[in-house]
Amino acid sequence: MRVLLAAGTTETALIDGISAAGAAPELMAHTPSADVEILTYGEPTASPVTPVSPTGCPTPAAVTRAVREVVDFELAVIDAGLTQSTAAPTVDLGVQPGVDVREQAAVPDASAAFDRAYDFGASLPDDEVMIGETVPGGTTTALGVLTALGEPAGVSSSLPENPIERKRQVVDEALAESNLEPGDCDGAPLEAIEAVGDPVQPTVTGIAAGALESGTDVTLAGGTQMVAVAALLRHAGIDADLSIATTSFVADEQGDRLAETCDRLDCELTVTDPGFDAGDHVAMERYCAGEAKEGVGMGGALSLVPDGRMGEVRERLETVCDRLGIE
Ligand code: AAM
Repeated sequence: MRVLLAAGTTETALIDGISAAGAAPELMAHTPSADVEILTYGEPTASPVTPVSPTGCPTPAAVTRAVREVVDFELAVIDAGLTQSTAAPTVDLGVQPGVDVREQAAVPDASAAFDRAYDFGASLPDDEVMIGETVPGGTTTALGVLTALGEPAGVSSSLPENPIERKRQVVDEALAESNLEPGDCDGAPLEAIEAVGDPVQPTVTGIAAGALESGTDVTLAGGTQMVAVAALLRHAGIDADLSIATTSFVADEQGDRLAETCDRLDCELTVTDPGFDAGDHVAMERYCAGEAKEGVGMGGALSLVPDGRMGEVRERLETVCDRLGIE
């Protein structure tokens, strides 16, 4: 199995109180660059920080890396608008960092990014791929495109208490700035992304569309941000089989809504529980307390773990956390 990880940024993450995908706002831009180093090398190499939430919950990259050390999947990282350099090898599709959704255009190059991502997806030699994401602020931009498309789905959060009212307020402002009402982008996914999305969305949607078109099976590895991608694909008229693989942390928070939304989007849903309640490491305790929940392909990676081997992943996670200095 090859995991494709789209890593990017949006200024939307800097809006007060919206994201915990970094210890402080000024560190948030480093999160995706460090995440891809952790997944590639096992620890940040050139990046100056290990991404943690303000309360010290380690990035889901640590979990995805722990799985990789157990099941050894292949990896390709796609630069989907990084602002900070990374020492991990990346595929360059020329995608630019995202602008605050409250500006007129959040992703001015959405259409070009989609086209290049489509060609990349169509050129993949694999029978099946998983696509993950890392983009702080990504659940707010997911709410943005879902609202613009007229999809009634909810979104999750890296924070234990989802600041959903704040996100709605931001999305309302963002739509108004683009002269859009909810539902105005029904059937126009690239317009939705351009107005109120983030650069990871045209990248993942494009790769998925190209891969599906050329006969590669696609699993979207993530939570509600991947629900937004599934909606974008359906609004693009793509009716191929599609599945989402996420964590029990997202599924527990979303309740019945998640399965209902996946049903409506004709998208298979796989939920994997890593059994962190059986561990006593602080990282696992934080995930059980509802922090972080998902990201960096975590839910998809966990779904690759064979029955009976999740204990090995938990042990590995402790080793990875030691390396990252999280005790
Ligand atoms: C990615 N890297 C992370 C992280 N994510 N490092 C620490 N914590 C996380 N949660 P929000 O919209 O609240 O910012 O949540 C989305 C982000 O959280 C994404 O970057 C996702 O990959 C995850």
